[in-house]
Amino acid sequence: MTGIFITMEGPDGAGKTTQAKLLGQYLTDRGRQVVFTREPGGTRISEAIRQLVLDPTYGEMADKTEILLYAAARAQHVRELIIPALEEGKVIICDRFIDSTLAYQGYGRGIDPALIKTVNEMAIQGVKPHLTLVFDLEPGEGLERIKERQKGEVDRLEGEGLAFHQRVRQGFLAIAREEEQRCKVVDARKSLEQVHRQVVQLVEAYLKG
Ligand code: Z5A
Repeated sequence: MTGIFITMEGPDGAGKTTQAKLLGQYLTDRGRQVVFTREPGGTRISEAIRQLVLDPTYGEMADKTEILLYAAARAQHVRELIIPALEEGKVIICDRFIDSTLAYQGYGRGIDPALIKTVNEMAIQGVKPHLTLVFDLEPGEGLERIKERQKGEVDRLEGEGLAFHQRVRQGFLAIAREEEQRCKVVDARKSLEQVHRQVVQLVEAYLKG
C-alpha cells in the first residue's frame, strides 16, 4: 500500500476539522490526491453507527457497548474506505481514529486499554496511521469554541463533565509520549494560521523521512 494515512486527534473543539481542510488544500496544491474522512463515520454503515453512539438520548449505553460500536464503525471504515485509498496511493486525512478510543473510553471512562487494543486489533486489520497530529488544548477552551458553533447543543460525550475531558486530554498527551515517532503534538491554542504552519512543518518533516 503506497498511500499515507494521517490522523488528527485531540480534545473536542481543538481545531482538527478546520486544520484537516487546510492541510488537505495544501497537499492538493502540491499534486497529492487527498481523501478526507472521520471517525466514527466515513462510510454509510459507519455514519449510521455514529448517529447511534453519539445520540444523547442513549444515556444508558454500557461502556463495553460503546467501545464495540466504535470498533464496528472502524472495521467497516478501514475495509471499505481506508485500505482501498491506501492501495490507490492517496493521502488519507482522518479526523480521529483508535487513539480517540484509548483517550475517551480508556483514559476518560477507565476501560482497560488492553481490552480496547484487543477489540480494535480485529477492527483495524493491521492498518496503522503513519503520522498522528495530536491537537492539544485546554478542554474548557475547546468546549467553549464548540458551544458557540452549536448554539448550546451537545452530543453524548460533549455533555460529560470537565474532569472527564481533562482525563481525555491527559490521555492524548500520554499516548503521544508513548509513541513519539508516530504522534506529534500541535499547540492548538494559537491562531488558525499559526496552527496551520505547525501542521505543515510536521507533515513536511514526515514526508522528507
Ligand atoms: N469518540 C470517542 O469517544 N471514541 C472514538 O473512538 C472516536 C470518537 C473515534 C466525535 O465527535 C466524538 O466521538 C468525539 C469523541 C468521540 N467527542 N465528542 N463529543 P465529533 O467528530 O462531532 O467532534 P470532534 O471530533 O471533537 O470535532 P469538533 O467538535 O468539530 O472539534 P474539532 O474538529 O477539533 O474543531 P473544529 O471543528 O475545527 O473547530 C471548532 C471551532 O473552533 C470552530 O468554530 C472553529 O472555527 C474554531 N477554531 C478552530 N481553530 C481555532 C483556532 N486556532 N482559534 C480559534 N478558534 C478556532
